Amino acid sequence: MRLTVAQALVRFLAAQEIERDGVRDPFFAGCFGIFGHGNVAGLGQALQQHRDLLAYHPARNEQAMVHVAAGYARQRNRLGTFACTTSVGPGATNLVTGAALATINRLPVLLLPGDTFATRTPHPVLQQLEVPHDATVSVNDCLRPVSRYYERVERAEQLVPAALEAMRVLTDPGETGAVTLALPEDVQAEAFDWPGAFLEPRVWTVYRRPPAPEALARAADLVRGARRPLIVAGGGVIYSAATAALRAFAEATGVPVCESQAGRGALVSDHPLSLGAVGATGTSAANRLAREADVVIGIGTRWSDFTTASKSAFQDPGVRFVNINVTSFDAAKHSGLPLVADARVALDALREALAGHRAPAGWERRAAEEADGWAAEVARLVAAPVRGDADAGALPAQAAIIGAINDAAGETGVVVCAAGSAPGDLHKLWRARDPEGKGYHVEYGYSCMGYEIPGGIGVKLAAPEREVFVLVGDGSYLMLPGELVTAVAERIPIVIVLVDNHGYASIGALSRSVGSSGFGTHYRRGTNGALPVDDAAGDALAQPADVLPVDLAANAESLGARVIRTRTVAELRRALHDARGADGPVVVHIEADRYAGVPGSESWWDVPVAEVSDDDAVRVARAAYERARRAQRFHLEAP
Ligand SMILES: Cc1ncc(C[n+]2csc(CCOP(=O)(O)OP(=O)(O)O)c2C)c(N)n1
Ligand SMILES: [Mg+2]
Repeated sequence: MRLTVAQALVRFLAAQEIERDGVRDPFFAGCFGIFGHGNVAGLGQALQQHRDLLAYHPARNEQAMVHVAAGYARQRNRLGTFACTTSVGPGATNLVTGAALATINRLPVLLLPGDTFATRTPHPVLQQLEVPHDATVSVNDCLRPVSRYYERVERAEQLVPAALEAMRVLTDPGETGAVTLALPEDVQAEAFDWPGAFLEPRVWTVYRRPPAPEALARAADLVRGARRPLIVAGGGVIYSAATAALRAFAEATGVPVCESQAGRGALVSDHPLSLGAVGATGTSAANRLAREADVVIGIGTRWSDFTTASKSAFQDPGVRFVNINVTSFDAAKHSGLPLVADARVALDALREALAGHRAPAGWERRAAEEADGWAAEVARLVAAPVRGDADAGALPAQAAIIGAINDAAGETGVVVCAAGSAPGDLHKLWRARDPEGKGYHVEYGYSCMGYEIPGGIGVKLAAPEREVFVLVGDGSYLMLPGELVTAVAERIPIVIVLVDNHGYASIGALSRSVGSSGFGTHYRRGTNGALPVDDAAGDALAQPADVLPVDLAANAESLGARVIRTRTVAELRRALHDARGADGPVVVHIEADRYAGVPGSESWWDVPVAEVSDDDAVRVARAAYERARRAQRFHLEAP
């Protein structure tokens, strides 16, 4: 059939399906895009011609549309995504941050940036990077390191192998991430006689890989010999739909479970074996047991520094790791015993291999006591509307805001967040209630300011039956508020809680912890955001003159969102209730106390402090840093 490259690509994308456990769905829910000269006549024309095959959604920022695709993919357990089309030049390079986020979080997104002419005839074209010594370079090469597969389609027939490779990578749970097919603007519009089979429906089946029998037997031996076994559940548990298998494993063996950011909610919070978050933003319950664990079963985790408290979380000198993961890259970490396998199959197989075995009763009891203690601590923290030492009229504390959202979300709502102080607070405080682990969506692989609103749109598109609560700080809001307009245009009813504390509270606290008194983290006039040192204790916000005359609620309103302004946690609770049933985005604005942080729980994060300084505060912080670093481990011992 004679079609242009762009027309063939659109038809190909619309014909791809994905299947797992006998359930089959279209892989692409549609295509987001922004047109320019690099795609308007190619993909633009093709999407218009085939709009009945693949839905097109205009976005407002290219980075944001990748976030929408990533949010969608995560909520769908990687069994679906969107394609994203851009022009050449700035439209294409705006994809880079979104691509990095998707690749780091192992989420499938298909990027289709336009590219300069394959013929080179009119070069240099508008927005073209000229590299005098290499005519094959274009700005799209920025996308290579952040893509799991990259191809520039310079001839029509090259699309056939490129499109198939793209699908292989997107649908492989161990390989997936951003896939980039750069499409020169002339090639997009060229016609070719396509083999019929290229355009016919094609099903990509995600098979569940079993662990190697020898590795399974060794893992079972190791767990049987453990006196203090612990599970660290990562995102892979949820993506594999293995939460029921995890629960069955924990109940059969008595092994307690703690969770990374991506794995948060893998086991519901009220389960007696659920210790919640582990690591730098972990609970005291999880961190205490992690410190003593002798066998740690990591399931679907990348072992990021937040999860391992920068390799200080596991202090037992003989600690050994078993890593269940779909990729050998992660399974090999911490010198672990690698079970390269699907999480659900591996958990079921390991449970059977351990039949009749149970962790020592004292350890299980300890876990239950710690879990209870932490639940009480959460209840205490979320119940205090203002900071402990603040007066009753003070601004609300973020913990209480999280408690209100948690209650509004119930069992089926989803909280979406990415950067600032909220991810750490959510990791600790959120009570996970959805048995499939789909109620907690904190993007913490890239922790990208600006992900929140577009990510929330993606979640809502993937799960229209769930209520979606986006928690976004003022700083993150300002990075990418524009996709509110997309939510308005597409009538996407998400609730956005905009927590305004007039600056970067999280980095302010981090700055103070390294001796730098919050330098550059306030939005203030005249001081370049630097705080006078004597303000660092915390009352700077008491002077309204210091706050910039910026009204983010009015900003959201001007973009077409419904806005509810709240002052207290009680008003916030009412607003979350009133926001229900809207036919577009609702922004609930609340000012918060930037100094009312959730206390740390016996953990650490490696952020290097200046080794020499004139400043006493820095020298004190450096001494503390050197002490803390002594707890870091290499984890070199193989099981
Ligand atoms: C794109 C991007 N730039 C910078 C950072 C580093 N960073 C992490 S949190 C943060 C401040 C976030 O401010 P806000 O959204 O207001 O949240 P708050 O810290 O006040 O809770 C910054 C600058 C980041 N994560 N992402
Ligand atoms: Mg802020």
